[in-house]
Amino acid sequence: MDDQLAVEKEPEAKEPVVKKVAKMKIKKPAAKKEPAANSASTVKLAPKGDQLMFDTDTLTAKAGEVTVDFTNDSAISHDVVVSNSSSKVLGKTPVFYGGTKSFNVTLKPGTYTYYCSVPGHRQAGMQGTLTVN
Ligand SMILES: [Cu+2]
Repeated sequence: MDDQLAVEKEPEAKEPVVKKVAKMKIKKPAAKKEPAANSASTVKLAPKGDQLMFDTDTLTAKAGEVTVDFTNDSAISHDVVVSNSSSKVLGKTPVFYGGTKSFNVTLKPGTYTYYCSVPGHRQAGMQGTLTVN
């Protein structure tokens, strides 16, 4: 017999609350191909030493916003100008030396030209072709 029945009142069982755990979005590696309209690409340029040339005369970029990074660690001031097939200037850096200057241009697929606008430099070969896909 159990005359001292201590009835411990159990707390009312609450309905189980299922917490929704927000799944963290994990960035997938670059393998996923993004639509061109949302893609941003960066092209990098530098002079070829102290020559009146760029380190490359061809660049490619994806259509959309393109960042042009021009690093000029030579002793000669240069700039980078990007123009379209009608020679319309779409973007450029200032003429400078030492460090890196950048600009952004929004480009459709096509062929563009980049060059240095310091007198004589483009004529000496400081130009190239930027292909946008
Ligand atoms: Cu130049």
